[in-house]
Amino acid sequence: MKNQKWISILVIAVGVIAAVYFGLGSRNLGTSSSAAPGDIPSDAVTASGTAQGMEGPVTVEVTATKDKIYAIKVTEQNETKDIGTKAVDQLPAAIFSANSLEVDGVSGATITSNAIKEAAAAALTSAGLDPAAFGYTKAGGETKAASEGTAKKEIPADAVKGTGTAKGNNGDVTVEVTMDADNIYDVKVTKHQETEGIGTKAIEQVPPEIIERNTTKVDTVSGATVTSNAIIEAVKAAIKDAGFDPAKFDVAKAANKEKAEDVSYDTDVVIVGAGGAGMVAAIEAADAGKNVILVESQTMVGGNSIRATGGLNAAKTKWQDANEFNEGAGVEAKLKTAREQYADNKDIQTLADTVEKQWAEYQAAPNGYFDSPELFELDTMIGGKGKNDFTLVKTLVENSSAAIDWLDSIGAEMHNVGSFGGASVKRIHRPVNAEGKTTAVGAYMVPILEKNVNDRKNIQVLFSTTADKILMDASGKKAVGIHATGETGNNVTINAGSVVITTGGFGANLDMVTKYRPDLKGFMTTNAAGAQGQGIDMATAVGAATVDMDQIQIHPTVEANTAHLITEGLRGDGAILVNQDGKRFVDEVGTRDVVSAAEIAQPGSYSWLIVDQKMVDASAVIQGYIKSGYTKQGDDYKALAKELEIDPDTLDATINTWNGYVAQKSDPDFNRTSFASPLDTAPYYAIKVTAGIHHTMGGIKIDKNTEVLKEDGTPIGNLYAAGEVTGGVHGANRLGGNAVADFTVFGRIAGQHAAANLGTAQGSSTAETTASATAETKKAA
Ligand code: MEZ
Repeated sequence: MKNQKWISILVIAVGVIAAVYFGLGSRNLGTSSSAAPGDIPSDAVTASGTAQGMEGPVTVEVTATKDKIYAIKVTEQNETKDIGTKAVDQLPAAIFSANSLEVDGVSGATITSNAIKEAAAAALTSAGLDPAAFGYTKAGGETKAASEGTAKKEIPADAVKGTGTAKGNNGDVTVEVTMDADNIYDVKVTKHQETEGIGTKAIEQVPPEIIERNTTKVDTVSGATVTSNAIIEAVKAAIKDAGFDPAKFDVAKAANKEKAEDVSYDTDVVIVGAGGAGMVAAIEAADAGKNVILVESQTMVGGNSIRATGGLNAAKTKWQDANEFNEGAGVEAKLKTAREQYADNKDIQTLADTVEKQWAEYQAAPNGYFDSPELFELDTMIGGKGKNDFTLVKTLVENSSAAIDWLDSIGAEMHNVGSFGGASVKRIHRPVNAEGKTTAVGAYMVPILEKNVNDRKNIQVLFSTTADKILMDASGKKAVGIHATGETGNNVTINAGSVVITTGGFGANLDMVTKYRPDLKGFMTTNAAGAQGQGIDMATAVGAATVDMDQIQIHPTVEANTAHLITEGLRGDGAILVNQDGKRFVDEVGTRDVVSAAEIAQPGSYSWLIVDQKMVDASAVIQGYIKSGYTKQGDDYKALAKELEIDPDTLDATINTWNGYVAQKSDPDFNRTSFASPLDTAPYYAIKVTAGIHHTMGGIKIDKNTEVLKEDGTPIGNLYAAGEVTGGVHGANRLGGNAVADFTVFGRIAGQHAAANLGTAQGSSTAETTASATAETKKAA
């Protein structure tokens, strides 16, 4: 007994010491870069400095003389894993080898990068050395980090501070305001959990705007509206906290921006829209040696792609083989559907013949995970109700596995494979974080694509520049550039040998949506504000044909209060949907059109998506939903039912029945064929979801080379399009995971063909001229 007690004490003591020493096992102290001890001169001084990072103080220790850094390491930090910690890992080494603090920050981790530089500068100062000798200038010119506010006005001694908090996307946003009765001098966001690359754009841009214009009536950053509004509301609360009247500062004041001069550029390839397709196309065209200008109407890259949550569908990848195959019922159900419902569709029947043969061969000699390009094509065609352009489907599928490898090559790994609606087998490839939890694909991919764009010296991005016209040559047959309007209303002309349209769909343009689908009036949208369909108008104005414009997808799991997309991946991983009567009503992993229609038919046209703690533990995405306040929670099924105001016995029976179906791998109620695991680990969570506009399947007509086609089926010279702005590939209903596949596969093809166009006789004379005159692109106006 006595011994046991001592052993326990020892174990606890070792645990405590280890926890303190290793920072509870999760602290990442990044790289430590140092000269060999013998090379460090005796007059080198070692000192530490601290600066505010994203999640708290970042401390850096530097050993240096007046002109050389001999060692640098981060000794203390609590930055976000895989975001801020990238800067912790990479920046000390970069500073050490450049012997300078004037190094590029790590893309997607700007705040942490700035904090490391600032902490290193503070360390140098405290060592009695001059940080300026190492190229140090504070981020934003005068304050700590642009994202923490930029105190542009001189702050009088009697200015007072106030703090305020408001709800952002992922939790509270807290600000500190420095002001007096007439002026706001500084706004710092002191605490937040907003998404890097989305919410952080608002944190960078909104505070300086409030200070400069001395008003809380400022524009929100499009794509980051919730965070922008949270900052504005928090500033109002802080003004009140400081003892002043927020109404006095809530008045419209004209932005004092002078109209910039008209500007004209010459380049090889101009790409309109810096979402997923645009960035992928830019990277490919740049890697083919061309000069690229990427034009973006918003103040940030990412478009709708940054909101994508699920993943990327790809068939026959080595990552699928890491999974046990349990989806035979799904394959057979799909073959049955093909035979029974699409007997008159020749493409579908040919695919079904091939898949039937492949499936029989696999069953005779199972090897790896069962999937094939033809089964992916069959799923996509049946998902699209046979309305898809089969050539485009084949192009998507045949290039999908290579897309995964290409993404790997640029730093975007998607190796976790899961089940999604309409897919017979596990095919959606997803990123995971350092803890092995699946994360949102868009928030993961977009910063990596952005970094790749920024790393390529032959790509220039023009933000806040709205393209409105494709310029044609005198014959009217070939595109020779674009016209756009700059932020201040100035004309921006870009002459180019190839023009690529990647502006995304029109899911945020509710007038355009209801023009084609009056029945969708009043629906919420999951789309980013930039999804206005501009590219479609520009292309049709020069003769492009469109296809399937009335095919607009609604997604059944959109958070009922905020329109935030709740990924279909939750259902693939085991979640169920119940109505307000506590009953299931559909195969949750059916195609979106079917699940949405069934949900709309339920009382109140909404449902509750139910997950358990086991699912939460495996998914950073669900953890984000909890942090955002989307979930209700109960320690058992009945307790959850009470929270949802559902009859407890009914919900208890529904979930117990469902768990039984999972055990027997058969769902006699709705014929679901994908089961994952039972909902058996407390606590249980529910999110209220409803149907919202998600994807516009119709758009510009293209061929397999992404050339934009006219009504007569011939291409418009030099003009390409990729991603959601195009139509045809998804038919009447897109499968989850096919949008990211679409923008990656067709974005790559567009970039490659736009580049190759410049080297062929087919290229216009403009192409030849610009090709030789390109490098001289000017800096943005
Ligand atoms: O492709 C999509 O739209 C998708 C994967 C959405 C989701 O539910 O996550």
